[in-house]
Amino acid sequence: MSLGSDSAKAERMFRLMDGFLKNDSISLQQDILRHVEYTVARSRFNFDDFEAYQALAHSVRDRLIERSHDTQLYFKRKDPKRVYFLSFEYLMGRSLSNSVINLGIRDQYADALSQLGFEFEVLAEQEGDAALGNGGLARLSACQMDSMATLDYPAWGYGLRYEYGLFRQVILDGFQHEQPDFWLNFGNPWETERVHVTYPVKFYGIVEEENLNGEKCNVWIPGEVVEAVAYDNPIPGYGTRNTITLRLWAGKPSDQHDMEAYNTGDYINAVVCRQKAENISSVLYPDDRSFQGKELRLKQQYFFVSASIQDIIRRFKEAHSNFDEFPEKVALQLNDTHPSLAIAEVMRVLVDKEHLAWNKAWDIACKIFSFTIHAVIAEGLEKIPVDLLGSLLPRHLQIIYEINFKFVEELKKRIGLDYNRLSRMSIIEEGAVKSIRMANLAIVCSHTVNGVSKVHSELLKAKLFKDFYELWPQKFQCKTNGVTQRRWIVVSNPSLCALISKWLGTEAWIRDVDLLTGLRAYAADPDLQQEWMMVKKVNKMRLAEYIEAMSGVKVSLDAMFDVQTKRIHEYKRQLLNILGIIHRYDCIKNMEKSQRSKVVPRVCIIGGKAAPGYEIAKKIIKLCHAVAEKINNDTDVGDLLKLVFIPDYNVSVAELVIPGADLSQHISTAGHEASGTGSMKFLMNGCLLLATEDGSTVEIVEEIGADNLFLFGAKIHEVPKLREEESPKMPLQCARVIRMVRDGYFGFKDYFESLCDTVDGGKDFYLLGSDFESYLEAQAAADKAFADPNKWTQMSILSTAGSGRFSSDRTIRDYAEKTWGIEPCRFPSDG
Ligand code: T68
Repeated sequence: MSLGSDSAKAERMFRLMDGFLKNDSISLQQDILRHVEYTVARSRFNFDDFEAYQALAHSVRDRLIERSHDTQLYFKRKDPKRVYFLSFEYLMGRSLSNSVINLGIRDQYADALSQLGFEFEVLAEQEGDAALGNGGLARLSACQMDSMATLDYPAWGYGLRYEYGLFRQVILDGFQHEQPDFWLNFGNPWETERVHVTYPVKFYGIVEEENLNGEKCNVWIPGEVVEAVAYDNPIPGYGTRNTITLRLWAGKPSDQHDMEAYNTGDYINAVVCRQKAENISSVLYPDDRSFQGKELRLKQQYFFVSASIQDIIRRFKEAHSNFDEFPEKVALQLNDTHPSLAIAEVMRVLVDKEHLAWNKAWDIACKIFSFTIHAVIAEGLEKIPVDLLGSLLPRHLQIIYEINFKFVEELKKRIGLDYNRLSRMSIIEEGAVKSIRMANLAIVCSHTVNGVSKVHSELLKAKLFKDFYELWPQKFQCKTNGVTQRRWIVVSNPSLCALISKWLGTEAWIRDVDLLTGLRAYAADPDLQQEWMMVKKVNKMRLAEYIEAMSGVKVSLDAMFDVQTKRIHEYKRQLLNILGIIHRYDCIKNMEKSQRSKVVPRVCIIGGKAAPGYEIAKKIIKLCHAVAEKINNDTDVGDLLKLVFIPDYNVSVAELVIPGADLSQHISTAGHEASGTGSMKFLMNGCLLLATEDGSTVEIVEEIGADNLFLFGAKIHEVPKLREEESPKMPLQCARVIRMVRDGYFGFKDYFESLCDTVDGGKDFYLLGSDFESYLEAQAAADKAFADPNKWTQMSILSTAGSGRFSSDRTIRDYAEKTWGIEPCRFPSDG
């Protein structure tokens, strides 16, 4: 119902609910208690911290809903071009602190809660993480949603509401075990189920040719129907009333389907089928790199794409009847290849349902899609076996063949009969398993293909998509990733946030992050340095308490906290880090006692999950624990060296770890990390980087200068040559530490054999041996710098000061202006 449609009714509505929710302390207390009593259904005289958190979350959600309604009504009125961000994964983490900070009512809530006898921080700890994603790609989507809301862009996020998010990592005897993350166990106070926003999604069946008004057309007669139901999650902007929506789809049984079953009298089967429908969105695939060609994964992809496209077209049709206007009103962003079935789906809807001519439909599709790729190597690109696609989505397979046919015909005209090139560029890969190359499909249809850092974008042009770049150079662009300073400074590091605002004399940097460069002027100021050190100390204290609680290891606050937290991968080289730690340990052991006072004490912190089927990554985790066991119990070494593994690394753990880090490692073999975004979060928090010249690090160097971080290792262009060398370089120190592992110095001799083979087994694909000496040199340089606290602090301030370029605000503005063609649409704050 629209309020303007019936003025008497509208007036009555206003009288009944006069004005908006109020944010003074008494109103907030009343709201919280009301939710304790009526939503959580506990007595207001007797409720615990978790129940208080739930009531608090509901009261915040009320405010979010209010703003979200305003925003949507305003968008509807203005009808701007909207961007629809299609991502298969989002790592949102916790919502409470972020929401109240973005709403600008954090202090009011803290005050209201203290009046009720609760502490805001304690309640915030009650919230579990929403972990509907694997790693960098998924957290990037979350950061970008925050920026889209803050910058007032008319945007929607679409994704899947997995019932089981990324597995929980449990460490037993140093081995990783996976446990399901049933994050909805205690309910999710942030989402709203939209029972009326549902769409049928169809699978299987056959395609028949029919005659429609004298024209032949293809009709898909599906064999299974599942209903997609929308769950809306509000995303509030900071410093604006705009609150956009992340709409996640869940599977539910379709009435259509049940009817058939009941008609045949198969009641039991009907109930079992209901269960099957819910399975579609039940679990997130825990692999952050490889494709597996599994039917459920493909079903998930189509389910997500089909529901989203139906929703987008419904919204468009509410205000428009002519599809010529579609590209003026709609931009569709494909976050990696995972949602690229959307291309075939849009074509199917336009041609089969809206009865547009193929060429017209294709013209429209080519104007609305843009594509961002997060992979570096060809093996990481998604391929779907033709047989699988043909059985699950027969009409889509036909459409993809048609797209490919027309594309290859066009290509022949442009490049002639160069069959090698034609076959490389074809959307269909012929081979043992005939497959659809999803990246090729996405490139052919998208008007823009973005890389996620400068070097990544260049690699795409020179290697991965060279043929396409030569054909369509204008399509290829770069949008260097960024992270949101709201989450990564304001929420996670409140003391640093206050300090920055004090010295800049403004909080404006929270929306206008370039202002951080203003800190450069004070980097050498002893007063700022003193305060800066204090902030770091307090954050280290918090982290030290967490480490002790998690691992029982007591660490010294005087030591350098050296952190490497990210997914465990051979190319990210956690193994290089561990071998370096063994080397450090070995040096301390072999040192004259009198020399030990010169050693800069270190606490080495490693954290991250290994994909469940990734054996070598799991061995790296075990090695880390085995080495830690030895070092941490060696009284000879004491506080000079500690090694701790932080289990179950996720967004909320990151919020604790990153502000407490002195040094962080981003040490992928050059040419393997598309961008890397962890480094940006550490940088914002004044943590110094020890890094290879890979991904976005190259741009970080441009921004803060090579003097303010510790670079090492082979450069991207050197890597192929080093790999070709007959006998890979293996410096003595590296050979020695590997020998220690092989000889069982840390136990589990046989188990670690295959892990050691990856380095000294004749291949050393990730060049640990080759980079080892230069890695040790960079580590020595870090030690030296840390021994001079003022120098170190100055570098730290300059790191934060230079981090503005790595805000997702910059990335999103770039996308909006150069790729999506959308403009801000800000709800007027005076109503
Ligand atoms: C990461 N990719 C890149 N992929 O590795 C990282 N893949 O360099 C970059 O900074 C980040 O994306 C953001 O651009 C991923 O995280 C996945 O998680 C993934 C998940 C499923 C399938 C394939």
